[in-house]
Amino acid sequence: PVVTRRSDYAPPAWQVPQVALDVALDPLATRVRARLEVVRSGAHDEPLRLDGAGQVPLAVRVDGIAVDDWRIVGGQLVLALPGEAHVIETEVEIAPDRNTQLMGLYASGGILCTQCEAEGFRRITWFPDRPDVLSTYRVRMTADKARFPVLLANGDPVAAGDNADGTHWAEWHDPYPKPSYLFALVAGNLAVNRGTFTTRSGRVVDLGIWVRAADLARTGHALHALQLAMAWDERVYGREYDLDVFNIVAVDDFNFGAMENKGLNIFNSRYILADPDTATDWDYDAIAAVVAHEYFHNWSGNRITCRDWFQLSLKEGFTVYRDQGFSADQGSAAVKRIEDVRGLRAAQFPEDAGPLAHPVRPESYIEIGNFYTATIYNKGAELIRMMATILGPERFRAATDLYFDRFDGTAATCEDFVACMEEAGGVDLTRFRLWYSQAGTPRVSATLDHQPGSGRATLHLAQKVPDTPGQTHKQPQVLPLRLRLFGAETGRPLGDERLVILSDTAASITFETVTERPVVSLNRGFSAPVVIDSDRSAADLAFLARHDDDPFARYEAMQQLMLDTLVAATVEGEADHAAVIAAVADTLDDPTLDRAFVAEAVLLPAESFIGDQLSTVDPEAIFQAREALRRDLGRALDARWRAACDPALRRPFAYTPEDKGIRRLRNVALGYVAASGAADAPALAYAQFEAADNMTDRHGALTTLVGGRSAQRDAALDVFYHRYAGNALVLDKWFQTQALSPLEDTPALVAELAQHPDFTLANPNRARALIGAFGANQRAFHADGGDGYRWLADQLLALDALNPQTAAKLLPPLGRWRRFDPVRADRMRAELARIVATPDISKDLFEQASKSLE
Ligand code: B3K
Ligand code: ZN
Repeated sequence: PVVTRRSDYAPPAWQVPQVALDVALDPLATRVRARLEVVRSGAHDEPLRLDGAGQVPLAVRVDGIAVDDWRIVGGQLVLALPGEAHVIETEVEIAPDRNTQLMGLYASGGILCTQCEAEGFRRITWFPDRPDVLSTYRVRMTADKARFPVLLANGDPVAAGDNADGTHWAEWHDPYPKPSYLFALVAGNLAVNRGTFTTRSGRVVDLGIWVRAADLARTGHALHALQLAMAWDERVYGREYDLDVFNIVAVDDFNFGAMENKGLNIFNSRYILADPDTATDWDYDAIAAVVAHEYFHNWSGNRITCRDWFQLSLKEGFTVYRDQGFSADQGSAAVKRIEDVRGLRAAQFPEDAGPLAHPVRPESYIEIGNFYTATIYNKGAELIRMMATILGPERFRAATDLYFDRFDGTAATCEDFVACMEEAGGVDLTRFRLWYSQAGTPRVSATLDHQPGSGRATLHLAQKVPDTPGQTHKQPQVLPLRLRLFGAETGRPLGDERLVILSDTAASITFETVTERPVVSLNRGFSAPVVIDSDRSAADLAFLARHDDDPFARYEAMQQLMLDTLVAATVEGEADHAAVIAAVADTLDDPTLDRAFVAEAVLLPAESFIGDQLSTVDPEAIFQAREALRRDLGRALDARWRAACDPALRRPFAYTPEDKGIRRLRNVALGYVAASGAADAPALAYAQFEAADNMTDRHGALTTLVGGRSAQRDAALDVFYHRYAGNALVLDKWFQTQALSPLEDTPALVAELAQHPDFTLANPNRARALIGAFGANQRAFHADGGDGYRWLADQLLALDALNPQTAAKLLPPLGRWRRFDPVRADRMRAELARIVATPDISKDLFEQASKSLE
């Protein structure tokens, strides 16, 4: 397979300032006529090279004259051109109905739609399909009016009309030059929820959320989130919307969450549709976050795009940082930070520690689709956050203003962004740039030295960046660490919070006015995305869990206490649970804490995160250790859990931060009641399942029931299935909840569910709900015998034949073999080897599997 390298970047030989597309839409035979105005860029005699995939050119014209002296070389149409500027016309025929990859133009539930990022436009027409070729697009669509009454494309509508043969047409024009990956069109029988937004300079923008008529009632939350996001970006980043219309279309078959096409976002319907009966609070929050994320791309991604795909984090890391800020401002910033760090540890840390580790700005790829990773997105967002911390809010805003101003209308690089941070921030980020080039999660060790009576304490810090595939002997990175000391006797802070920038291998920091034994609160707010090894005792952690004034650090102290206990229990077979129980009781009893925070703080670390702390993962021992602690917590604090899930606390559904917190704690509490082994737990859960007026409580009860054995479990699964039979998004939850069950028979149940009439590999949400959830279920996936590995590999191979991108995304659980005992490791490798040896697999799956074997 061909490897693309960052060091090989060369600017495009030809630019395409104008594109006109004429698309005659038909599910089985769509005609695409493209007219490109091409201009030679610089002095050279290179031919024009156009990318194409899966279509043959039916006609090629240069300046109006048909030519046949073109060649196809390495998938590109190569055409020698004599002059400086020409008009190139091509014609192709494509079949959206047969497009199972969901890249390019495809059909989803009778709607024709496009997905072009990263390299889908070449499946629609011949074009220099790279992000540094910016063009203005004029698009004319023709389609059967009865089947496709709505025709949408990027930019503003220009004209529309009917033809005599039952077809109709529409023309759209996007005045903003854009790369081909931001092109979009949609044709379908769609209903719209319309709204408006008036920008701060008085432009009235028409907003539309387009869905199937039956889904219209579930679009209000997304529309409202869009309006909030538009106002937020004006207020916080000074960014205003720039077209007269902004449309969002929801489709059921989509390879990822959503896509930021200029003026025409296309969404996976799971990130648009919500009502209390079908969407959980998690869904509501995710919808608002993704709507905001795609909207924010209008500036961080569209107005300023990426020069090449190695710069992907330029738009993705920054835009994730922006959407995190938006979500933090909608409710509890502390809870949002906890959720984001939990996600980083669940997805990015393992990636950074495994065979697919790569820098935030990668050096090479086989298939760019494999690089839409937690590292590019979430670690990339942490890099922006660290720069914001180093600069402080005012200078960070000045730096983003400079960036937006200087690079508007261009295709930029990560380096351009950092240079703006330096210039407007007045700081030197030379060494900070290592974060972009070195993979791996830095480890920091911290020891606090205090001589009683001296009034002084010294914190010794040391860092190490671990080796990752292809990278050894790394340099120390720049780590902004927020820290503060607290007095162990009084519980009071000893001095202010300090921002320490650790940029060497080791450093010592001295604190004065230390009048009593100090306890250090480290990496507050998770100011650097690192692993901390500290010598803090269980008593110190319990102390911080009670007294720290940084909510994240408070949560973190509790997590560390739980983690230390669980690691000890896993290794030694048992551990003293008293300290954890006392800390959880204190947290539950603290009336000053909001319930959402309490719910997060009392949750035990995930099984996979416990595994990440061990040299060899023992899935069964981890599960048993965690269950034992859950049982003891459940028993010891029974009255408190029952109070938190008391039916008397229920009130009519409202999507407010306070009510969300109450529901979150209720469902965590219900889980603990069940974990205690109380005989009435299934009845309690079933009662909640039946009485719930919202999906959060219904699904929370279902999850608890599915985690145990009872008559109520089977009844609830049955009722749930029939109640939501027509709703694909809720059926996904039905599959997913079972695939995540901790019970022993989950592997067999999952294999059975793959045969269920409602299971299909053709829909990515459904495939992820079963296969993705199973891969994330540590106990079930790694159950003795290796059946889970074989089943996953079989599913991946079957899915790869339809949809390589989605198949490749589900492979990483198999790649973690180095973390397991030799028996498991050999079995996992055997499955990877079987995948690599299968003829005709996609380069997507090949890259993931072959790199995982190395
Ligand atoms: N930019 C798209 C992701 C495209 C993924 C292509 N494999 C959505 C987003 O990050 O906003
Ligand atoms: Zn994005």
